[in-house]
Amino acid sequence: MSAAQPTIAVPTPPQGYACPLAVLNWVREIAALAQPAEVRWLDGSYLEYATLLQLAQAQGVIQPLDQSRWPGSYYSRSHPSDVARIEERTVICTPTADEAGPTNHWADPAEMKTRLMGYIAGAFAGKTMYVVPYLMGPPGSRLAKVGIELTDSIYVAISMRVMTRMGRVALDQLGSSLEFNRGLHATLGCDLERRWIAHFPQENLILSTGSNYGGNVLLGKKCLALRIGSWLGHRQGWLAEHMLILKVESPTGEVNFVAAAFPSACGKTNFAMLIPPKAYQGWKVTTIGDDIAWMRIGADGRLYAINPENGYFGVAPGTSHASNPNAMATLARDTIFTNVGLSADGAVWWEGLDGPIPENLKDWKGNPWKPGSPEKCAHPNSRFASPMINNPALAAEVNDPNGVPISAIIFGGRRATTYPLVIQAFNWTHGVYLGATLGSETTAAAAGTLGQVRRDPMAMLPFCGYHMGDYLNHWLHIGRKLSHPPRIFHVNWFRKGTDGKFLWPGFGDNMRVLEWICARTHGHGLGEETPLGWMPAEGALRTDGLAPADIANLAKIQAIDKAEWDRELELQSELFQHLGDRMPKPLIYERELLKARLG
Ligand code: OXD
Ligand code: MN
Repeated sequence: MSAAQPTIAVPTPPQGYACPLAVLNWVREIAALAQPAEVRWLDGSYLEYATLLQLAQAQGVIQPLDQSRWPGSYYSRSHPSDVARIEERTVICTPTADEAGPTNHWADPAEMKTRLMGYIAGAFAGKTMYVVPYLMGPPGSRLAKVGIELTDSIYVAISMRVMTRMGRVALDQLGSSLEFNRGLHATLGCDLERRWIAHFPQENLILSTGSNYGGNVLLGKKCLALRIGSWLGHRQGWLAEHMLILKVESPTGEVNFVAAAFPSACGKTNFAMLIPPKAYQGWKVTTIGDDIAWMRIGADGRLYAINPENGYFGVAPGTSHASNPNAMATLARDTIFTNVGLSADGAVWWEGLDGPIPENLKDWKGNPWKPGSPEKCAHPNSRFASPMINNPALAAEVNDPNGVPISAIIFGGRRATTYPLVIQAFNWTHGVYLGATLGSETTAAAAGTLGQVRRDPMAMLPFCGYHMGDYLNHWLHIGRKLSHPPRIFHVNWFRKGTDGKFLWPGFGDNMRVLEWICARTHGHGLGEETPLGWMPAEGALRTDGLAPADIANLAKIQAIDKAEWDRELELQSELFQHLGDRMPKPLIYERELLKARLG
């Protein structure tokens, strides 16, 4: 890269920071290239955060909400073209296209680096370059990873403080180690033409240009924790997964930690913060994480998980006191809202929020909005970024450096047909097959044909940083090393009846399925063997307090329709063909076994 000198003196980190020379050199190198007016190291302190919020306000990047109702919370609007992850511009830059595999967009690493570094040359002129050291995972954890993100965006700087353990804690963890992720983000006026999210796994490097949307620019989240993380996990023998982690405690004191993968927009945050229904007196569900799990094999042969994040970056529309009271309590303060509706008196609003609709609303684009307007007030992908410490149902183990022992892994998709409410895999390989063939129907909000099934192995399609076939093989390999593997399940909250209505009430009532899952991991909980796997035996799912219509639907929701399964097996073969000879043989065999069991 450039041997140029920065036009300004690059400060060393604030006093007291220990910082390997490699970090300092990376900062100097990029300062020399991007030529900012100022370089500012962030220490992660509250005082610093308060100063940054003031500065962001003065720059018009955020505006305060009514502090009497939304204490510590701010509003921001993104560029209207920059509202979501951009999969076609998200590239894996491995030396060969084969390493990235057929499910990723690949770009030549040298060409991509030259192109993006070209964009970044001089791009920070007149601006501040923030140096954001951040830690993914609890301090002191063997699984935690350090990243250094350099950015010209104050929005990124403040959001990283919410979403990660940011500042000094990261450099303390790094010590003299040279294993850190280098991340560079340049806003470039949110220029669509120059928008790229480029991952260089072999160099532990991420370059993000032309966007300011969270999933593209908060580099610790999807970029490091999943795409680079999955690649590191493959090399180092652990798993980086798109999974929530929750803790279930029964009235008798039985504890289970459960990890669950669902494709985006299938209610992961709601499930992670589930409140059991009234009939479940004495049961408690608490949250470890709502989006990402890093899991390693413990010395006792169990799988241990941490949540690498420190905050929630949740989808606002649909979040309400009815659907997710814990999320509402979490976002009630200290939150940065992006692209929701805003009222003249400083309140936020989105579709699905309960309570009166505020007067004098502006929509996410800043246009006046009234109920009944044809446009949505909040963008369907509008977000809240809230510190996880605000969650009233935060599990006590969330900062445990050892992680929590996972006893069940759940895969789930949005399927109007075919899949029953819950299946337990016969064994690990069968469970990996259930995860590998995970599919979800596209929703009205997404482009494409409504109801079309998108195959999304382990809910990792947009997030696996290497060849999907090798990734599935890695799962099989991990299973072989676990003497006490978690049990694996598949759930479907979204099956519909012939009238097009959901057959299952979902939300808090998902506790009934969770109870059965936990019981199965402890060897009780009656199951019935079916061609698909184990399903709850008659009476094994608790129904007290469930509406009579929902009870009546149970047989329909657990039904196995042969014609639907014939079609499903056909659809699955598309994925198998796509992965070609890298599709692990044991999974091909599982499909044959399923075919045979279905007759
Ligand atoms: C997310 C996603 O933002 O999965 O978590 O898209
Ligand atoms: Mn996600």
